[in-house]
Amino acid sequence: MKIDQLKFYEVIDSRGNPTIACKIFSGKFSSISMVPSGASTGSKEAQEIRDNNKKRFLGKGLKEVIKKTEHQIFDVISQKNLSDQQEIDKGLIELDGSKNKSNIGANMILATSMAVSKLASQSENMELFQYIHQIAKAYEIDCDYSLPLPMMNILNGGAHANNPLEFQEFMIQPAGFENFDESLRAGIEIFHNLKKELQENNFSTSVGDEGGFAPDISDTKKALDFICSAVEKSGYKMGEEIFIAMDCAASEIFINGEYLFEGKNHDNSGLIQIYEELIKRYPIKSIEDPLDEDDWDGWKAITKQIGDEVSIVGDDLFVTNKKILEKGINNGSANSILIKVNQIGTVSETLETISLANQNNINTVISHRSGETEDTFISDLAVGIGAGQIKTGAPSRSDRTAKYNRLLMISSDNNFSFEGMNGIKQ
Ligand code: 2PG
Ligand code: MG
Repeated sequence: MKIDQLKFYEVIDSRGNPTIACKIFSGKFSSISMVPSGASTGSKEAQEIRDNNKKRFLGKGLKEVIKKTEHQIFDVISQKNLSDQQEIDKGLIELDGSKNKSNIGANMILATSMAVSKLASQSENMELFQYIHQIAKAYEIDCDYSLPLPMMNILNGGAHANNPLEFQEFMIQPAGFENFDESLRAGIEIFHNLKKELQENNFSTSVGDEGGFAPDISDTKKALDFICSAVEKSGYKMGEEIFIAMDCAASEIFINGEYLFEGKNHDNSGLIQIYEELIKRYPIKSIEDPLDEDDWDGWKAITKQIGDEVSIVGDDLFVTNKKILEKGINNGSANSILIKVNQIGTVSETLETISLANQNNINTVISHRSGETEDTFISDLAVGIGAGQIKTGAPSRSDRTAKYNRLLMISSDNNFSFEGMNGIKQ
């Protein structure tokens, strides 16, 4: 089947910034996709492009980008077979011709690539997660479907909140439950009890970009203590049923060669020592971006020191890029990778990176961006490739709950396994 028609739209993301929606048609079928956008981005990510016309949306508009590239993209994809995702993505990469998709724009390319997967799944009368599961086989990703362990960012700091907390995300992993629904329910109850705890202590309960609370707290331990008491109040056992995950987004606190944390400068070993103290005191099972994206020695050291107990997750470090992941594998940096489709820009390249991670026992965490839309592609991706974990914010704001709701429906319609913490190799 061929793609008959394509249209791009300038729409709005969860932060009120313009983003791209792509609608494509083939015969009686049509599909829509929308792309997310990050705030704490890795420097080697594929580049989204914008109009840079300060008269509209403070330069973030996309009308001119659409006008310039819509025809070029249609010319490429209309010549290909709809079911050949790899060929279509290859055509888009060639059309762009740059190393980081900065000519056509990773936002334009990804919108097209995801819309193609969605349309192809419809034309083959499959659910999107089934279609992804099928095309993943070409990348030697041969797995069972599974429901991922949610990593719920219930307390926000860093670049996602207007508070002094240095670390960006304080997440809970409700792992000790039989199925996805119960795990999510526990996380939601903890979210509500955290709200009460904060209210009782006269802290604001307004939320940050990913739906978690953003109280005016500057002390990391105090933030973690609030989470612990919310877990206790909810009647769950910390360290048995509920674990903690953090995204430190440390590139954001790496200033002039040192890490600025809670008013003091630290070198990488000083910061690693802080992490070691935190994991002794709290049941932290996952630390994302504990060090700067170029601090390869630090990454190697932390993985050696605590990688047996804790998932060390590369986000800004790997930017979902196969070549950089390869370097990390050779260097012994990290034991887990965050997968964000817009960091690399096509569905095919995302699957290539996941495949390399699987072959090397690197855990995959499928992730949203801090700027999101109602698109739920990542929920299907997580189920289709049997990723152990998904990170998609707090159970608040529709851009986040859309992903959880899609997973709840997949869970209800199918008898897929949920392995909780067992899905994660250490
Ligand atoms: C991250 C993400 C998503 P952003 O750092 O992991 O939580 O944030 O999209 O701002 O990069
Ligand atoms: Mg991150």
